[in-house]
Amino acid sequence: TGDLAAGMPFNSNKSIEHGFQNGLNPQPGATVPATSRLPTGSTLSEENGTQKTGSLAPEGVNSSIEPLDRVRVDSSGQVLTTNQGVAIADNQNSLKYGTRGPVLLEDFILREKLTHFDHERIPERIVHARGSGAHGYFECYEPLSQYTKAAPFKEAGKITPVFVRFSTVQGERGSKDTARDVRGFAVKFYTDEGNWDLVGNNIPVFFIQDAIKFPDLVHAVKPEPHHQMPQAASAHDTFWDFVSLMPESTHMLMWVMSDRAIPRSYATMQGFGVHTFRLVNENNESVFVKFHWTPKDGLNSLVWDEAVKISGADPDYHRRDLWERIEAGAFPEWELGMQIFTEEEADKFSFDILDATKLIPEELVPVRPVGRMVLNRNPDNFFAETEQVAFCTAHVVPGIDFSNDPLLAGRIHSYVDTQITRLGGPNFHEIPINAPVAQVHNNQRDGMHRQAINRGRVAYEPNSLAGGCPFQAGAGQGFVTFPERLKAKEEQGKVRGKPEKFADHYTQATLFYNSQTEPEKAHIAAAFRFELSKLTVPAIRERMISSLRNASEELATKVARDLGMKELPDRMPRAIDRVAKAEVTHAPSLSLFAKPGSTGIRARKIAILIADGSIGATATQVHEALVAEGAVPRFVAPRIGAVNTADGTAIDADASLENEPGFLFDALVLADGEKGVAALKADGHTMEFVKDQYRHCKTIMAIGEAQALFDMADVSPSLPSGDPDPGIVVGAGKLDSAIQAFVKALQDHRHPIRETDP
Ligand code: HDE
Repeated sequence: TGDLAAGMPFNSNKSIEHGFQNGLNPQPGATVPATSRLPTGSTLSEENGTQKTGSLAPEGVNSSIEPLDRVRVDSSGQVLTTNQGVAIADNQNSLKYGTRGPVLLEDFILREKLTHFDHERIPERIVHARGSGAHGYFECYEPLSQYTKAAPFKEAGKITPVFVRFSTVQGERGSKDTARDVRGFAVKFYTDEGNWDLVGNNIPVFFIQDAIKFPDLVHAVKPEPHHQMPQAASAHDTFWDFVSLMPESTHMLMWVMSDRAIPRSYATMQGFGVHTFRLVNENNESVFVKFHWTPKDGLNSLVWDEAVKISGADPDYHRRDLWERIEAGAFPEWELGMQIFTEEEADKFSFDILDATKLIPEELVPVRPVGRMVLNRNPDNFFAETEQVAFCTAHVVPGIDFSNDPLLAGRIHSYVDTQITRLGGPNFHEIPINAPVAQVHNNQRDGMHRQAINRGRVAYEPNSLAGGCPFQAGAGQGFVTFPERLKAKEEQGKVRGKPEKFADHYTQATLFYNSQTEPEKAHIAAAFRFELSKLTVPAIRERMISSLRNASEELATKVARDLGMKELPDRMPRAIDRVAKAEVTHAPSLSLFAKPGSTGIRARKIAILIADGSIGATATQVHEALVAEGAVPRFVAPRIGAVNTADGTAIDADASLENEPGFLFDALVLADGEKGVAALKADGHTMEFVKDQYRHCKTIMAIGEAQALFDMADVSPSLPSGDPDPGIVVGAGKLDSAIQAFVKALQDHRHPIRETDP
């Protein structure tokens, strides 16, 4: 930000600390107007830089930008310096005694550079190490004052800035994005009354009921300790050993073996707060709440074969997708929904709302839409923002409170604790990405890497020397815990144990499986088959099947058969014989197909296969039509560069059959033209491309003579029944109507009717 440095004795980044703004420590000649403090080249405009949090900001404005601006660095036009600001004359050679002589210890420039480099890495997160984040905002639909006084829900149209980090759980920081795994969905709301972190997952239930089991779960699923294998995968003995001995995980296993665990994109998965939370209003009345994020672009997942291949060709698949959507302006968006219910209602449910292995079917308590979240800005720096962001379930604001879920209680402790190691001390709240936009005033002092320069001699409360400041806010403004009382019949004194309803481990596992469509059920069975087939200890496999029999005889039988088991093992004894009758036995809302979204084919990646000799005009027409729909078509050819089209249309292929294989795309268009088709045929990659697209049930359009490629790839344009395949469009004759049919077919994302197993 050197533009301000001219004529000033020091770094203009520090103008606030040096007192320019508040006049406490005026410097000679320091008359910089506040409005010119924006660095050149900053993404800030003067207008949005002055927006205050909580105002009714126009779309796209993020008021968390301004406080971060102090630490933004723009080196354009600047000379290289040391960390002490000393200009460096030579960055190529270390200091030696003669060019062939020894390097000298006094080379402080070399030593500073290497020392900093040696410490560039920080510990990765013990879970959720692999992740990607983005900035955005939350917009409230209507005031929710009846239920909560929480700042983001105060007015219709109120904007609260957010930072969101999505993640896998098991893998290390550099592992692949498309592992079969739960996805983290962590949202930091920079509200004007302090930070609120909603640290959720893309699955609404969890493996365990009590935080005391979390280290065991994580040790079981992480690579096995003796040889550190497998990476980012649950298909190994220790994971299944543990979960087969923990029947409370059965419901979660159903979700994790479903296509939920291999999302197509972060933008096409749901998010859930998982635990029951409390909302508290101005009158200190409280209701319970479950949080749901529903993607505007619909719920789309990968198929397993595709996920496996993508992990080789593009381990950054989800990270890239999130980044590119935002850069392209196809901003990922979710609607926030709340399931709101009272304590009296909760008491009557057949399950316990404190049990994180249970969900509340939408068919029992509907989800009420309360606002939307849009992610519209990529981070400037991955480490500074995405890596250093510190989420914490303990970060709540007045109006949001906890339930007694024992898993949540453990989390309230664990997140702060882990940041102290990961981010090197207790001052991680001062790191710009973590700093609230609300002001921070307290008597906490010192510690590693302290940034704040607290003034004065008072660091205690009560005090008279500082006029009593900072003084406690009182119940009107401050956070007050909801004064929940246990009912008389629940008074048991101190006890290690669980409420009785926690012992029903299977009812909702059955509900989930039975509520899936046939293709989803088939994928769940295939996932169990795959994972259990990887085990080296047959007894674990059998134990798992014996437990699965309690959830679904159909599923257990199918998986056992597919694993070559001659007979089914006995059912695992249940923790309790009689369970409360479930209110809902079929919940269509649990299917991936239940939330199709509303946006057509926005951000879908489509390959247009083309080669020298193809007809360029029709291919270009399709390209333009797809761009107009908000999709992302790319010309893919045997090699990158200009394509020598038959009709002379200028086309530049920016991807090749080799560097962007078929499974990276949502759909395929095959360009017309006899010579082009022959050239594509001559490249062995084409067959793989078409076959993968076909086997992964994607939408394929062949223009004119390109139909010949179907035969070559042994792909039939109609279903075995003779009916037309809903995902295959043949563009003969009028191309306009073929394009329309293609776009319509693509809205379904996939055509499972075509699928066979294997
Ligand atoms: Fe976490 N979890 N967790 N977790 N979790 C962490 O915090 C923990 C749980 C979740 O993008 C850690 O900063 C315990 C449920 C997300 O930075 C750690 C228990 C849910 C993220 C931790 C759970 C989550 C984490 C590791 C059981 C869904 C990534 C690094 C009591 C509702 C946040 C860190 C990000 C991260 C502890 C269970 C979600 C160790 C003890 C249930 C999305 O503190």
